This record gives sequence, structure tokens and C-alpha cells, in this order.
Amino acid sequence: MADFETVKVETDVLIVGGGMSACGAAVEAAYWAKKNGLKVTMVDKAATDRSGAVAMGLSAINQYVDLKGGKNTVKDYVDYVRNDLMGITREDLVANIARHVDSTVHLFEKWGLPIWKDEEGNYVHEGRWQVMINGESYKVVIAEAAKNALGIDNLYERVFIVEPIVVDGRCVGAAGFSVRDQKFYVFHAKTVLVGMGGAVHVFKPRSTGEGLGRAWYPPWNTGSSLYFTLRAGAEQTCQEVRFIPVRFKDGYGPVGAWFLLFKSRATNAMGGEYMVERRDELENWAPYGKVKPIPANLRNWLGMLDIMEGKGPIFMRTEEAMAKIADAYKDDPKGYKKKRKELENEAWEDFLDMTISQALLWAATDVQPEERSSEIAAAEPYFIGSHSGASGAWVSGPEDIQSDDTKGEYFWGYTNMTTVPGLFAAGDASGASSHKFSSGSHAEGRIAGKAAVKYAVENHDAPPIPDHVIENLKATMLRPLEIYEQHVQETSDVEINPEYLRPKMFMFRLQKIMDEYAGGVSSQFTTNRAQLERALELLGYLKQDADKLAAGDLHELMRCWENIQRLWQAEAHVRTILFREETRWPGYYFRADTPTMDENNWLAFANTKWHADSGEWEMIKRPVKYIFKEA
Ligand code: SFD
Ligand code: AMP
Repeated sequence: MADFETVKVETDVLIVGGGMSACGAAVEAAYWAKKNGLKVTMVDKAATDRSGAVAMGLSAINQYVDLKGGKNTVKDYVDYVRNDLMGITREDLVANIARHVDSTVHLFEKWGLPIWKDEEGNYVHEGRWQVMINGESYKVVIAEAAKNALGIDNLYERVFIVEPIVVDGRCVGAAGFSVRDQKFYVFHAKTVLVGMGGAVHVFKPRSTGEGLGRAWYPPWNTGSSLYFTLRAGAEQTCQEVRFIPVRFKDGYGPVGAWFLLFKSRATNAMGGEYMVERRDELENWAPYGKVKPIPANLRNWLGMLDIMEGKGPIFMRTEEAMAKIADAYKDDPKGYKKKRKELENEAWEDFLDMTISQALLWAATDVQPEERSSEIAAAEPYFIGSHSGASGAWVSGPEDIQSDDTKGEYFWGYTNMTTVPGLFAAGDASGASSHKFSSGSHAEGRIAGKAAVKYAVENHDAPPIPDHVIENLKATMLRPLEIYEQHVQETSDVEINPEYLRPKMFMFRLQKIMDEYAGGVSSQFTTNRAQLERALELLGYLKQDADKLAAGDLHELMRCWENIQRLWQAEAHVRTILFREETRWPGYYFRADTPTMDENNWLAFANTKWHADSGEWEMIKRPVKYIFKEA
């Protein structure tokens, strides 16, 4: 495309993404870079003030260990995460984040984030690890600190990153395009840090037609982290560990505050409580079924069993929970009235702070939570390694946390570096370190940012990017625009053309394949070998058709690449589910042909790597080695 300018940006540390982990990385990397005379550049596909999962705000910070408070230790947090993920976790990574996350939360407060306080001035906890915030503007506060640290000239907004640039086996840059101007961007750096979030709309969402686009996970995170790191050659881990959140139905409102703060029950159509009535089922998933709190996927699973037996819908008993809390004030009519009002405010604020559409749905359907229960349901699967899923790149842990046994396996020089020299990952982009959430992702970004600067200092001679590499990248990336321009006049309806396919239709096909064969909502999260193999076959045809994607404008060009990234995320997922021949997280996916957990063979990481030279996927089993767990 002759009229597309090629913009070359030279920097030292390149951060791709602008969410929680990237903003953490920016703050920390800028600090260390200044000491070393280096430049840090951040690139976000959107406007950083409102980009990523925290765009709408959040109502809680889900990871606060409170080490100074003395009630919790790093080991407590590691135990919690290991149990929740059914034994599959990198303890070194989880511990590293846990020991640094409190200072991140204190920074948030210093930067102006309002954290709820009780009468004694202590943080108000939602649960053991979670603290309540007035978080509508959470992301704006975090972005401001990152922008101040970087300097505004070092932030590129609305530039969509597609491909990594690897020269002589080292990641030395990234390529993408502006979604507003006719500009193709090439960033050349000594090191690249990926924080482009997870992926949504790989599976068919529950919200279709009128509600299309609404999902729990933000629609603009499309698997860029996986695509970028995988194609750079980085080993991936836990790509089978999708996350299925149970949420208020159709608006996807959060349940944490209801379960933990309001201590609400969830009951089925018959009034039965699956968490009580199905307790025996947990024995089948021992030892993890017996821990407290019960792992998120097993909580899901008990509810799903009710649904499969036709006992749905499941209701969050908001009216009962609110009445129960207020009842403690019954002897004081004024206090009682005040408490009821307070609870109503908190109930609405929980949604208004982070899932406004759920509040709108309540308003539109005349729901008053103090009067009426609301339906909850398991959402479609997402890829979010920072929450209760675990997918992401396989990264080096810190040296000082390793045991003699783990050092050779989990440590290779720079903390949070992937298996590709110079390429770092944090937040959803790094795997096997679940439950970092917003605060832990920011803390991990800081950890990775500091390590990336160290790498840049110690490896200052980044090889240049050959011109032909840039030209090839540009031609490939802009091809959908050319295809459209070339063929659009050939039919009377721009949607229908034998020479091309538009990104929305491509996405629908991807979602249908994943939904029906890889355990989506319509197949009640169940799959088996034959279905997965069929999924791979169909994904193969879709991959062929990716070469025919067409874009009418820059926005659609972004949509094309978003969906190619989703396709790669889908393939990594299907291949890894196939590889793990057991069912370990039944409330995330159930492999009907291997319906039980196999501790002897599969208490292991299922990793994968894509080889650019051959186009082959390699599946790798890596040992789970514990550092903190008692024998
Ligand atoms: O409770 C490109 N999360 C919650 N965490 C909490 O601490 N408290 C809560 O209350 C949480 N809730 C919650 C949460 C997530 C979601 C989706 C909902 C509710 C609805 C989890 C955190 O939000 C999550 O852990 C972190 O945000 C993860 O951080 P990170 O950095 O891994 O991802 P990001 O923040 O989404 O940022 C991604 C960035 O990448 C950009 N990007 N840039 C350039 N090129 C591309 N190709 C790109 N693709 C993406 C994005 O623009 C963004 O800047 S609760 O309900 O669970
Ligand atoms: P959610 O709104 O489901 O994302 O939950 C917010 C936080 O509370 C996360 O840390 C969850 O893991 C946790 N959580 C939610 N529900 C429960 C529950 N029933 N028991 C224990 N922890 C929960």
C-alpha cells in the first residue's frame, strides 16, 4: 500500500499493551531506565486511560496479601492458588507476585484510588484477599501514573500490535499499524515486554443478536499476547486452563461481593443449594475438592450438575442476604433503615463500579435486589491467566525463590523472561501464576519491567531489523485492505464475495467451531478426543481462509488481525486439551472420554511451542515442582 507511511521507532525497552501489567511495567521500567540512560516506549491499541479489562472500573482489588498486618504469609497465598488450580501452579511466580503486591496496592492509594476504610481506618475486606474500592476510575488513576513515568511522547495510543520481530533468535521489536491513520509502525528495541491481556470471543458468547459484543471479559482483548509470544517462538503453558466465571446472567455482573461480602446463597429452581446438596461430589476431586475455599472450577461444577439435571435456573439470593445482614439491626428501627439503605447502595455500586450494563439490566427489568433474586450462570470460556484461569507464556521465575529441585526447571536468568531471549511477559500474558488479578498483574508488570531494563543494560547490542523483514511484514499486514479494494466491485453486496471473507463472518465461524466441538456453552462445556480432532480439522480450513480476509477500512483491518489472533488462541487451546488426557478442572471443561483426574500422569504442566520454520506444534510435558507445599 503505497500511501501507507512506514514509521520506525527506535527505543530500548518496548512495552506492548497498556493495561494493568503494562502500566506497572512502565512505572518501574521508567525508573530503572532513567538511572541507566535508557528509553522506554509503550504501545497500546486503545486509549490507555480506559483500555483493557479495567476500562469500566472494578469494585475490588482481588489480591492484597497484607503481609504487614501479620495474618497472612506468602505461603498462605501460594497454598490458596495451588489448591484453586487443582495443583497446577508455578509456586515461584505466585510467591514473587505475592511478596510485592502490597506495595503496589499502597501505590494505588497514593495515586488517588479510593479504598474503602472501616471506622479504625483499616481497609474493608470483601474476603480474605480482597479489598473493596470505589473503582469506577481505577484505570484512569493507574494510567496517569504510567504516563507521568513514561513521558507522553513515549506512549503510542491506538496502534495495534500484530507481529513480533525476532532477529538471530532474539526478540528485538514489534510491528503494527495505527487504527486511525495510514501508518505502519515498526518498533526496534533491545527488549520487548508483552502485556496485551487475554482473549474473548474465541467461543460463541451467550450474548448474541441484540446483546452481541457483551461479554464478561473486555471485547478488545483478542489473544494478542498469545499470538505475539507464540509466533516469536516462546513456549506456552496451561493453554487448556480457560476461565469460566459464574456471573449474573446476561449482564455478566460480578458475584464475588455477593458471595463473600454479603454472604449470599445461590439456590436452584427447587430451592436446593448445590454447594450443600452436592458436597459429596467434591470427594471425586480430592485432594483439591476438600480444601477451603473450594476451588472456583469445582464451585462452578456443582452448579453445572444442577443445570444438567434440569434444576436451573440458579439464583443469587440477594433479597435473603440483604435481609439477613439488616436483621442484626432489628431492635433499632433507625439503624435498621440506615443499614438497608447502605446495603442497597453497595449492591448497586458493586455493578456501577465495574459492570455498568448489569445495573442497566436490573433497571430495565425492574429488579430491586432487596426484593428479588437474580439469575446467575456460567459464562462462555475466556483466556485470562491473571484470574482463575492460567494460560500464558512459560516464563523464568526469580532466582532467590527457587529450591535446588526447581532451579534447573524454572529459572533461566531474567525474571519473567519467556523462553525467547529479550521477550518478557506479565499479567495475562504470563502463565501458571493465577490469581494475580489487577493488583498482582501490575506488580508482576513492575517485576518484569525491572528485569527487562536489566536485560537491556546487559544486552545493549540489539541486531538491526533487515529491510526485507519490514517490507514483508507491511505487505502481509495490510493485505486485507488490498483484497477488499481489488474485489469489492465484483458483487452488488459488499458482504458476499467469492474472493473474500469479512472478519465478522470469520469470527462467527470460529466461535461456532469452538462452541460445538471444544466445549462451549452449547455443549455444556463438554468435549472429547473425536470432537477436538474435528475442531482442529475445521480450524485448519478456517486458517486457509484467513488469507482471504478483507478489510474496508482501518478499523476492519484491526478486526481481521484480532480474529486471526483468536484463531491461534483457539488452536493452542484445542491442542493442549487434547494433550492432557484427563479431566482436572471439570467446571472449566469436561473431557467425556477421560472423565477423571489422573494425579499419577497429569500432575504436570501441559506446554506447547510453535515452530516457525516447520509450522509444527510441539507438545511438552513439564513437571510440577513445589517449593512451599508441605510433603
Ligand atoms: O472480581 C493491545 N479482574 C479483577 N481484578 C481485581 O483485582 N478486582 C476485580 O474486581 C476484578 N474483576 C474483574 C477482572 C477482570 C474482568 C475482565 C472483569 C472483572 C470484568 C482482573 C483484572 O482486570 C486483570 O487481572 C488485569 O486487568 C490483567 O492485566 P493485563 O495487563 O494482563 O491485561 P489488561 O489490563 O486487560 O490490559 C491489556 C492491554 O493490552 C492492550 N492490547 N495493545 C496493542 N496491541 C494489541 N494487539 C493489543 N491487544 C490488547 C489493551 O488495550 C490493554 O491496554 S472480578 O469481577 O473478577
Ligand atoms: P468474582 O467476582 O467471582 O471474580 O470474585 C472476586 C474474588 O472473590 C475472586 O478472588 C474470587 O476467586 C473470589 N470468590 C468469588 N466467589 C467466591 C466464593 N464463593 N468462595 C471463595 N471465593 C470466592
